[in-house]
Amino acid sequence: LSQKKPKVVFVLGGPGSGKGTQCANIVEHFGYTHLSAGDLLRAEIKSGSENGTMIQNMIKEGKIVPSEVTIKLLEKAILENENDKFLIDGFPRNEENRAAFESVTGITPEFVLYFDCPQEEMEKRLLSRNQGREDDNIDTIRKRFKVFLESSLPVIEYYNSKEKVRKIDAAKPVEEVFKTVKALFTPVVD
Ligand code: UP5
Ligand code: MG
Repeated sequence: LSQKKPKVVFVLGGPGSGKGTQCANIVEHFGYTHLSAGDLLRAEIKSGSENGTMIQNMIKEGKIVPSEVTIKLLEKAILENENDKFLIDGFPRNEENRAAFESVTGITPEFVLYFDCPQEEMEKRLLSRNQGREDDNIDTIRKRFKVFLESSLPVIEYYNSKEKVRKIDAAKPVEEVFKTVKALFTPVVD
């Protein structure tokens, strides 16, 4: 992976802040490949892998799957893809994830998109999503919020101290959020 030297943007924000929705837009306009860590883990459950049951239990509890499992899936997805620029959505979720990814892959992100959204709004979105996700029930949603505040916000603070965070008001309608996102990906020419 160190030979490939891909460009990586981390896309972070609370559960339901709109990471997946905006990544789809970025892919369409800017040619990135979207890697959702959550989607990769859910695919791993479906594939019947030996880790499947463990992953399923952790997701149901809103807990963070061990770094080595998630990092292996991300590495594989990057290596299998021809593209050299990736949006990594929903990872790293804690300091350990962050440090392990950097040391295993040698990759540091170009920048970090942070979708900032009030909890009431995220809760409303998750409860009306209706895509059959096992973690979209009020009990698990509360656990996910707690883990985000305790474990994931410190990662955003870390990158903020490195001036890598681009914070976006994610409470606005999808199109308005994307206007802000677009500006961050459009190179400045003058
Ligand atoms: N929606 C989106 N944008 C909107 C807007 N601006 N206005 C109004 N509605 C908007 O959006 C959520 C819903 O809101 C959708 O219905 C959408 O139409 C609407 P979405 O784009 O799906 O939000 P997203 O931020 O992607 O929400 P998601 O639920 O996917 O975030 P999570 O971070 O909770 O989920 P993820 O899949 O990343 O992780 C799930 C679990 O996997 C974790 O809890 C954890 O247990 C595990 N996990 C790990 O252990 N390690 C990892 O590295 C990653 C995941
Ligand atoms: Mg998502």
